[in-house]
Amino acid sequence: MQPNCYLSRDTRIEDDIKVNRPCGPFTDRITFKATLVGSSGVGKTTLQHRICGTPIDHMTSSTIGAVFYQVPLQVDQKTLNINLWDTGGQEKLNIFNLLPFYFRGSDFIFLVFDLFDRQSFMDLSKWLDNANRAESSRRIPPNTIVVGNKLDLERKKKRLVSLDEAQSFAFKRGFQYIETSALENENCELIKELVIHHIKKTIKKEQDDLIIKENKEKEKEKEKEKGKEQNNK
Ligand SMILES: Nc1nc2c(ncn2[C@@H]2O[C@H](COP(=O)(O)OP(=O)(O)O)[C@@H](O)[C@H]2O)c(=O)[nH]1
Ligand SMILES: [Mg+2]
Repeated sequence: MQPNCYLSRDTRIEDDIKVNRPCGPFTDRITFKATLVGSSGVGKTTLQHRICGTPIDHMTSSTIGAVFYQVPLQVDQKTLNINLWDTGGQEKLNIFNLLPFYFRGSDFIFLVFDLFDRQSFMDLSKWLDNANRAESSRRIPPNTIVVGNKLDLERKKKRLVSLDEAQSFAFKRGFQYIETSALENENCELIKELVIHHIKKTIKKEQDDLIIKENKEKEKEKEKEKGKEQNNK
């Protein structure tokens, strides 16, 4: 599978209007945007390939530029597309001018850290600050999932971020938390399941809200009619 889009380090933020920037209600949407962020080396690119089902040995992790792959997801007989963005190694060179580009319009943010690299866990707050700064006025905040990666290494050495600590970071902020091994393809499918679950839940809520709104309007109409009838008496 070829990446759908390629951006150089010189890409200007204005260019992001060229890319589908979905936002707003989920009900009628077929395209969603998801972004993988985290410190260099935590496994974002490997995870992206796992989620997309692209071969790991085709990775271009040293390439500087943003890449998204389109992941088709089956949700209630409908095929939805998730545009899954990876920072393409820019964080390695401290090139952060494109960060707002990734975050803006993201329906999902995957905050990835390495369970065996404490600094990558400490860095999560920094990534989060960047995400909040990029879209502080957003009506629907993105669904954020914290991903502790490289779980397979637990068989060889002691992890440096405990499950409790990572869960507490995530849950305190209303995020979900999962642990994966991108290398051994463990729990990577779960990421897709969480995305599908969130889409379904959001659509259900939008539809429920719509019914409540319609019922309120009907009530108002009824009240108006009643008022008119009483005036005519
Ligand atoms: N042991 C282990 N290594 C991983 C895992 N995920 C990625 N790696 C390795 O970590 C290094 C950095 O991975 P990469 O996906 O390029 O990280 P990125 O800089 O965050 O995109 C590579 O050598 C990967 O093979 C994992 O789950 N377990
Ligand atoms: Mg990478």
